[in-house]
Amino acid sequence: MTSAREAEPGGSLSEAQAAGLDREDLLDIYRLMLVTRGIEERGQLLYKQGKIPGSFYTGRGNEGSAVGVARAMGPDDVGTPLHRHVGVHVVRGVEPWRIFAQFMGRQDGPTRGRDGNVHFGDLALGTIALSSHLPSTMPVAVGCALAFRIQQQPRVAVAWYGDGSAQRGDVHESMNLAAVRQLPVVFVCDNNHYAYSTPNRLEYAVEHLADRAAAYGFEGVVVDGTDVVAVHREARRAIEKARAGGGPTLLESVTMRLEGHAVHDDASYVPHELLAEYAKNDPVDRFRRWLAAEAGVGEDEQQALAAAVRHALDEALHRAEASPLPDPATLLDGVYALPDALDAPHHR
Ligand SMILES: Cc1ncc(C[n+]2csc(CCOP(=O)(O)OP(=O)(O)O)c2C)c(N)n1
Repeated sequence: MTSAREAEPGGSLSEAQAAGLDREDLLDIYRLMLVTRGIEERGQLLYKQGKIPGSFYTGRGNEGSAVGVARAMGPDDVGTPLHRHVGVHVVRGVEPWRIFAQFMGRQDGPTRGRDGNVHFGDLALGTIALSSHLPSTMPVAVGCALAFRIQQQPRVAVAWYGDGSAQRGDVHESMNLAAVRQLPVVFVCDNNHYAYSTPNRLEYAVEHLADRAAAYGFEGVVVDGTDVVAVHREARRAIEKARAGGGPTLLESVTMRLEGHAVHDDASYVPHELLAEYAKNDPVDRFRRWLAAEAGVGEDEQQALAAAVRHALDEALHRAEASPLPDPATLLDGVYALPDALDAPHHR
């Protein structure tokens, strides 16, 4: 028995247009997904070349979900992307070369060579960096939403989390406060079937994680996260509903982690049949097929777009490799924020 609404697939071009996406938007979304995948594929190579300190995480399989939701946000909205959400940073405007610099711990990465290589955000672009303790940024997102309410700003916070993180107490506290105060926040659960090696069946006993929303008193929606058009439509609905004073939504986006938890993990515990089933619906390939069938985006146009992305990422990588490691003398810089550093649009 489920109480969540099960979202319809993305549908035809006219349905996508009705949901606010014209052909140009659709091509831009495809480009953003290619950039996301291309950045992470190059990240894997950098790791193998020994250029990335620590481990390395990718969001392969999650590109449609990350890009679809982020593309539905407004310019002044904020979000708390996690380790599967390079796509969110790409959409918010972190330049790829800065993401490569971040991966390599270089000075020009958003954290200037501090903290984990995928632990980053850029306040000026409305993203708040994750900390290791998942999902510690969910209460932060709810706090932002509370601030927007108090200051009467028409802004929305997007709080990302995973199926494993969903079992933590901070999720419950965040959702309850958001519900009681009808805050402008959208909770996005990227359910990729596994939390490291723990499968869904050992994480929760409801049919969908989105079913839990009813218990807090707001709407739960479950969407196929490999279908970027459907994800975007549902995210946009939830975000605009929150902006209009309609309160929170829990959007569960169902995907599959197509690689190990991180580069050190071969994911041998994942059944091959499950991976094979989702590999058929790889979000990038699926959208490419949709664009061809529904929007008449032919092979030539797709190839040209892919070539432009490859070229831009190769350039970005060169630029990042030229970025120095941070000067050890600056180690304590930024440990405490000074008032000037907070003088960004999202802190005024
Ligand atoms: C509180 C906490 N416990 C354990 C970890 C170690 N850890 C990092 S990622 C991860 C899996 C999280 O699963 P999920 O929320 O489903 O996100 P996914 O990695 O699958 O995208 C774990 C257990 C952590 N970071 N924080």
